[in-house]
Amino acid sequence: MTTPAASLPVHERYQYPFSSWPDSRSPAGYVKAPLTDDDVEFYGEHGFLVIEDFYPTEEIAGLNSEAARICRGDAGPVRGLTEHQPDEADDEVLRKYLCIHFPHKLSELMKSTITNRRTADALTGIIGPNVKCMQSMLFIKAAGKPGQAWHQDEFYIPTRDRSLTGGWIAFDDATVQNGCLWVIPGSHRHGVLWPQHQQKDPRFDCAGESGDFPYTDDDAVPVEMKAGSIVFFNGYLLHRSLPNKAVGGYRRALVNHFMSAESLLPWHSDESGWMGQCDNRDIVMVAGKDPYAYKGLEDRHGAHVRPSGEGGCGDSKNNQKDD
Ligand SMILES: O=C(O)CCC(=O)C(=O)O
Repeated sequence: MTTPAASLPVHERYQYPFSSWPDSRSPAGYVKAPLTDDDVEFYGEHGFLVIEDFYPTEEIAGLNSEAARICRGDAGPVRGLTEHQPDEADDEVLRKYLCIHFPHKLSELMKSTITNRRTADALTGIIGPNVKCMQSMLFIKAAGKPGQAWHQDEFYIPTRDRSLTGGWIAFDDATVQNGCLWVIPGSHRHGVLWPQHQQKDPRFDCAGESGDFPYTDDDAVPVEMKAGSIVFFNGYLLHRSLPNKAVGGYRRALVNHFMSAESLLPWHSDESGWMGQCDNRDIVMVAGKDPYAYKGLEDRHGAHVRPSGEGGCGDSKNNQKDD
């Protein structure tokens, strides 16, 4: 085996050019916790890694009940939520929403998916000893709801060391039929943020679409997952999801975004400040030490509904994926 990826600095782990995705396509990349050096190596090479059975069934059931409480507005204010009658069934309420941003601001249970030991152990293998989280998104994605066009998460949430890592937890079995994630393995290793353009494709919500990259849709692989599994993916990895085409039900998932605590976070910058010092301090520590603890923490973001495209997408400012 070559040098374990985890022992290299983040920027040296992902070098281009790289070997291609194995022909068999599946089930490479599906592992069990705790991660081995080979698993971390796989993540470095392909940009994603599924850990199966990460959450037991009863924990997922509790998280799904909490998702309904959030969508009803019972966990606290969510910008964009419509009024619900107390006798309205959870089903009716849930299917109104594609996604709620920042659920961890409302719910200790949602927040526990950021701070639990299993997550910290996996992320210290992938990112390094000091890890923080800045974002969460609760996708409900009922049957008929759209997906998200090709994008890279660092386009929206820039880190300074390319350490952004999504942790996407399946609350239902995620399948091709109900709109699972698709990824282009290895696409993170160019270290390039491809240009985005606005798109009006009815398969997708209002966010823009990355283009001009050297891949076609045929290079993508579906990441089908059992409920309770988690997929970690690199912030430069090209990924998308397609609409939920199942006849009923949901494709619920919680995505938390993590990064190395050493990097400043120039996200939603303070316009009065110098760019080089912009650092969003609305964070939750996950593992290790926060080198910027002396700055204190902020409470910048509030929970809000993500525009899904039904009823139009409005102006482009509102099409920002993350707050
Ligand atoms: O869950 C989805 O359908 C899309 C999630 C996604 O694109 C992301 O977390 O960046």
